[in-house]
Amino acid sequence: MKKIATLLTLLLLLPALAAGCGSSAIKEESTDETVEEDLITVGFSQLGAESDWRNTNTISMQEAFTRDNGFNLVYKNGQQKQANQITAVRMFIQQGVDYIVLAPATETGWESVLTEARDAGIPVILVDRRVDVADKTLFSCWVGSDFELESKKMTEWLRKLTEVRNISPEELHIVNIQGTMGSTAQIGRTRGLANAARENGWDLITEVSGDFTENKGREVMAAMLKGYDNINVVYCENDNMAIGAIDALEAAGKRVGPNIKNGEVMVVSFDGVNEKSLEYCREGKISCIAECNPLHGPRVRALIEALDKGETPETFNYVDEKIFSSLNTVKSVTVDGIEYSVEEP
Ligand code: GZL
Repeated sequence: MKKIATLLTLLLLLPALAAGCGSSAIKEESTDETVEEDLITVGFSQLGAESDWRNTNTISMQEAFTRDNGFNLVYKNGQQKQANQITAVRMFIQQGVDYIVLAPATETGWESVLTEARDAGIPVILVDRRVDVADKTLFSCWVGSDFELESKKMTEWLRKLTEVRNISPEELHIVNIQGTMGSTAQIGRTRGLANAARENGWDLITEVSGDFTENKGREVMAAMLKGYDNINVVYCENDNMAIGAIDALEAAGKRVGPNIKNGEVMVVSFDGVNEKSLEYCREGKISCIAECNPLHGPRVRALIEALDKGETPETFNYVDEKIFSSLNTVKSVTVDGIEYSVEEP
């Protein structure tokens, strides 16, 4: 079933789309003035462009929803603000798109606009983070990661490393530089560390949000170093913050690396998208990265094509993810009975 988007509404979108463009690597889909009736129109509300992961995710979506693949993609960058995303979703409803894809910044506050989409008969597919709604009919399906599993892999890697290197649990003094507060990725990664610290007797000194950005990660790490002189593990909830934190550690004269016993500060991170972070992981400056796969475009496209054929795909669709380290001390980790080999970055 295809709703024909009106030419006037599409033209109204163009200035907003141009203004909303985040990174130069991301191409703004030019919405054609002519609307072919045989295209599926998808309104995509992306939360922003805060990290390399986000930009890679956007590019994956834009590469999936091309005209050659039968789609007309209307992309809107929320610039980290839920209010902008809600405006975009309302614009998509008014425009009469066939499907809405939403990458929500945080979990709460979506009931009313998702109810409007459902009442307009427009299916919503969630990508990456989740929404906390009582009524599960407000979205058709979700594609993303198991963030707590990512954290369990990371903390199990840390536990095994300390075991092999005879580091006692009480010798670990950990700080957590958290992602955007209230986002599913932050909730899962924070919970995983807090549980592991409690179970293993690790000293979790403090946790402060770096909002998934490099600059904020640098700022938060510098402030933590002013407040605490015993930090020896920095758990960063994404690579961009890890890069900023390493800058701050080195600026403060700290040696960054896995050798806690001889005074180095260990940094661990999530994503594995940013080339610099992978280089740091190869050098041992980042001791371990739990992968977070941003390439959701093909999965979301397949879900929309299934829905368009009247099929009922799985509601929750998880992507597969690895764990990376160049220290060949820990070869694999076992989480919830499943073994994950630790791979070279
Ligand atoms: C995770 C995603 C997070 C990434 C960050 O799926 O929501 O947001 O880990 C990104 O890099 O900013």
